[in-house]
Amino acid sequence: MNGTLIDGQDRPVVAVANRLPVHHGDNGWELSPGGLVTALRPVMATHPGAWVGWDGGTKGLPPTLPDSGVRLVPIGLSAAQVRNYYHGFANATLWPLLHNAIEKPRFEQAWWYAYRDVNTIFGERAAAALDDQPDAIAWVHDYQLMLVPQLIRERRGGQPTGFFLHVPWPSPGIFARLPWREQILTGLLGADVVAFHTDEYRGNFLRSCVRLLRDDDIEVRGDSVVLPDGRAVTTATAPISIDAAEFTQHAVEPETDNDIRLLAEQFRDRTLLLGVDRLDYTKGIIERLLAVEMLLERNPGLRTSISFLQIAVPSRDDVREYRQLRTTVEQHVGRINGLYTEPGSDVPVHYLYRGLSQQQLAAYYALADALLVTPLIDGMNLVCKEYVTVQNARGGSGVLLLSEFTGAADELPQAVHCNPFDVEGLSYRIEYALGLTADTRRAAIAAMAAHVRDYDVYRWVSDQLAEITKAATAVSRLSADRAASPCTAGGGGALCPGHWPAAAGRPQPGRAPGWRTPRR
Ligand code: ADQ
Repeated sequence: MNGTLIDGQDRPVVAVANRLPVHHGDNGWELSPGGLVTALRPVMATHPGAWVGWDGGTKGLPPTLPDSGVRLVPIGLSAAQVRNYYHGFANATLWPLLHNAIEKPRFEQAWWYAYRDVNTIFGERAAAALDDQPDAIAWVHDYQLMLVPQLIRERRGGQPTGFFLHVPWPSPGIFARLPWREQILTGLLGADVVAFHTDEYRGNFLRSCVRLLRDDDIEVRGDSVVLPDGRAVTTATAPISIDAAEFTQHAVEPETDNDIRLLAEQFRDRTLLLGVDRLDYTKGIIERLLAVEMLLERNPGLRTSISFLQIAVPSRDDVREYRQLRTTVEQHVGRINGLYTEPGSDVPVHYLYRGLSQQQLAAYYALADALLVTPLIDGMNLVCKEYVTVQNARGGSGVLLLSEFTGAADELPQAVHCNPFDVEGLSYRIEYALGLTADTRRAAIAAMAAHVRDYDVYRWVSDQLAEITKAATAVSRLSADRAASPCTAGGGGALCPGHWPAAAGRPQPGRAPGWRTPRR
């Protein structure tokens, strides 16, 4: 392993993420939509290496990402693994748990076993891909793969490895409900850097380590977790962003102008309120619809002068809660239109249940007078960053309503912040936002767009890769120092891998020295 590089700019990246970012579309193999893919696409363009991920059951995948040299490393999963690891443990246990348990997480032993087994497969395939590219940085993503950092470390000691969590980390009290909590923490601490969107999530993680690994002789020192073998795991706050230049470009393309013309005709004489989300119960879509309903109830004049359009990408419809959500959303849309459509007038609520291209989304962003981003909890939320970028590129005076429970709220103080749990309050916040002057709104959009441009996804990537390389270099220096002056096991003050500190009186009977591997 090359321990002398101090930044990660020239090194290839082996990304390890649940899904490979391709699907077969109208024009052959295409990149898939979604927050993670949106974020990682530019990484792979600037740091070509490999992408290890589940093939989603698709056969005949291309050997590389479309239009790039990035090698695809597909992992096939059985139907039972998909059911138990993906729909079960990832999406019905971890997803709700990490989102503050706003839906009750389900705990099933069989799902945990599948999660552990599938993580082992990912760890092995990632290690093999890294064997082929020994200079690469391993970058593991998200809650589906939290055991993988430690599995990579066991197979390739000294491998620079980063982990990024795209969702929130809840308070220690909520995380502590997970029956397999120590194993998850141990898996993550195999990385050199564990990174989060906000200081709050990072603090929650550090406090979870203190609370749940107290008996394992770990110590939290500042932002780092120091393990019994002396290795320090750095934690970082790294708010993810978008490719702002690309969205700026979409905003002014001739195709977008054309789409805007058609949409402007469709929503003629109406103020357009927009929602754009994956159809997920964390996104606050129901609360948003109820707030719009209250707005229409309170202001009969608005029934013919505003339109609310919800665009929802189908998501996880193999999980019960997501199917129920779709039905509930559709019932609300039908009920509101049934109540508040005026004779001879268009319906006040429009609903699209489909994925759109970025360019098509840009046209909606450009036309919308307000974007309602109202998650009950959201790790970051990229949609609001896309909106302010497109609005600004077209000199727009749209207004962003942004839930205070998104990671993005920390970064975008100029938005009209709202509490989506307070539905009536939300309906008044919408009224307030629509009443702001065009100048005020334009200035807010410009300030937010400038922030998104300055802290775009490329900066996020390069900062993260530099951080991982720096942390891994510090660890390899520590190992080299120890090799030069070996500790006296059991007697010396210094720690070295495999030896417990004398003060801690380890090892104990029945317990292996050194940092534990995830329990099976
Ligand atoms: P997501 O929960 O998927 O991501 P988000 O950050 O909003 O949420 O990203 C959604 C992405 O999908 C956006 O880029 C958006 O343009 C795209 N999208 C939305 N609706 C679409 C549609 N109808 N058609 C096509 N594309 C659509 C997770 C976390 C977030 C975190 C991201 C990145 O839940 O909190 O911001 O990862 O870390």
